[in-house]
Amino acid sequence: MNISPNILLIYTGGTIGMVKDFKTGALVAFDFDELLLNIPELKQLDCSIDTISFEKPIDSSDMNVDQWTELGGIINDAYNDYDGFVVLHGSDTMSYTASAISFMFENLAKPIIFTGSQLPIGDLRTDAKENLITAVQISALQKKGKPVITEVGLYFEYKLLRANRTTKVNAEHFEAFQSLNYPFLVESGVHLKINSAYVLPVNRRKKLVYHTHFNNNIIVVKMFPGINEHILKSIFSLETIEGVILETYGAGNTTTKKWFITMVSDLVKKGVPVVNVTQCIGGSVEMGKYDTSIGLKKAGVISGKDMTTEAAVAKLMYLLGENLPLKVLKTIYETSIRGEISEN
Ligand code: ASN
Repeated sequence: MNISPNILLIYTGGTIGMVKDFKTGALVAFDFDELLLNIPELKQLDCSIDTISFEKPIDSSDMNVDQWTELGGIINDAYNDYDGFVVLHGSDTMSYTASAISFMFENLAKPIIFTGSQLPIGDLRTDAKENLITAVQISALQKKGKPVITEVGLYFEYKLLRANRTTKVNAEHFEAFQSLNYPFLVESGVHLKINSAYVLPVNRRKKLVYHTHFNNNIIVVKMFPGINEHILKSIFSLETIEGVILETYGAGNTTTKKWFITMVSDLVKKGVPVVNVTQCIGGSVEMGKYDTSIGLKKAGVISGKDMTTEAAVAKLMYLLGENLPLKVLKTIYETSIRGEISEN
């Protein structure tokens, strides 16, 4: 007997479930039941779907670590009762939340698929229906009774991407996300084409480990020509800062000005991890390739390699939450733990 998979659909908010507030003209989140009424096709799918909603659905620009842990808690509590999870989420910060969720669940053996839309589900030209229906289908894919996707994915506009490799690159195209450093996991056409060689392998003998602590005492500094010494100095001297991410140029380059390198080096000496990720949406940091990154390498800056800024933020908050000595944090940070870095 073939038992159809059980999927839990979690609604956090986002454009997918929004309607226009006629007083302000702005899009605001509405009730989950109304969202489901707009999509009766879900009943035709070959899986059973339960639903749960954030008490107050939000625009994803209002997401923070408390909501990451609320979402993680919903999935963790329901983990043994479902074969897969679909998370409806606003697209603006979807890559951050999905990256965070990927770090929360170690030894994940089931799919957690994030999706959303650029147009509300009630809109005539909406992209929400295809995104939601296919995300559910992908989460229900099974081979020999086991889920095909065993990682956190992000489905948008015909592609399933590894979530912690994604970046939102377009505010209006339906193809809003890209993953330049890692191939797609599934492509949706007439058939669902699975890129099996790229799906994260799973060791089913290892038990799920659920991590809950994120330390958000961090800052992301995007480098730009003319960056001001005094402004940076006052930010970096804040006692509350426990981690810094430098978004650098190209392959991890910054100004070579002495004041800058000294400032970074002093932070590292104080025990504050400083991470180097590139502003480019593709390619990797390679400290030492140019003269303009040698100073950072010598100062003990951590290489974010080809990680996205979104994954870098979530990983730094996660590892800081684990209270590791700086050396250990650096080693783990520079190692791929959820497929977020390309191994050479
Ligand atoms: N502002 C919305 C959100 O992130 C954008 C969207 O979902 N397309 O919640």
